[in-house]
Amino acid sequence: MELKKNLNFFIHIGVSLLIITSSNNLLSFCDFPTNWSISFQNPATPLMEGIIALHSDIWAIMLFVAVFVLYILCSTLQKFGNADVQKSYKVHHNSMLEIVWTTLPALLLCVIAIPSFTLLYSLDEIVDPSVTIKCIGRQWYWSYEYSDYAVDADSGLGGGGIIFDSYLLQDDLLEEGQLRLLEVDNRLVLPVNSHIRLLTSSADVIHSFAVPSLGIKLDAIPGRLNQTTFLIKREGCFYGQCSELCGASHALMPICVESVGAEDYINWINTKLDEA
Ligand SMILES: [Cu+2]
Repeated sequence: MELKKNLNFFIHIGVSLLIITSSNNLLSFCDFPTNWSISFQNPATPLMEGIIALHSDIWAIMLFVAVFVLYILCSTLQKFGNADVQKSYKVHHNSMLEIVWTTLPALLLCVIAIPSFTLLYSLDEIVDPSVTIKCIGRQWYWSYEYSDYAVDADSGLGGGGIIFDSYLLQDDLLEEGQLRLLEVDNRLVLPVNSHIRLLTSSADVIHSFAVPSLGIKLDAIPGRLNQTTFLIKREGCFYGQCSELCGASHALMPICVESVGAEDYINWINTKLDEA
């Protein structure tokens, strides 16, 4: 009876913890960090959905293990912790028990490893991209290049296309509803539901291009070109920040990705090309 009561208690705690963590996922409806949030931002790419699903699965397994170990610990203390238990047990070995406590953790690790590796290798999957963006980290702002739309085809590598810098919007320039320390003067505009290839590099020190709701964190390393692809599933603004300590104003080089419909995207490209 006591045993059942203990078990019920721990199951209750486990389920409560699960509800707390999952409800937090539902509550956060924003694509920027919010005060006291301990959960993920809303996913906007299949990749981020996969990351959140894997996180939840591992959490469930972790809770199961923690509850089981805690139960064994408490029941052992309760059974053998009494001062009036004088009898000592001469237990040598138990083959069955040893097989179980070796194979069970191994199986559990396999259960975690399979979805984990699937997700890891899907990150490297390069789908024929519709748009290629080159993103260069600088102290302390980002430069974006859309080389697909070269104005002058003869200009060769690095010439032509749409190139602009994206700086933090200073406090006195902020308009109502804009986010302090996250809003930029030139957003990175991308089409929704399209495969996008992102290339990162740096002009000075190591930076990192990170946007949580897109599930992207790609280092920008001087002299190297890193690559990833993603697909944004919905329209909106997704805020991120440089995530590699890069100097005095590291905190002042935010990222704002705006995903728009195909027509708006073409209009935006045309406007930018006219400006160039
Ligand atoms: Cu930085």
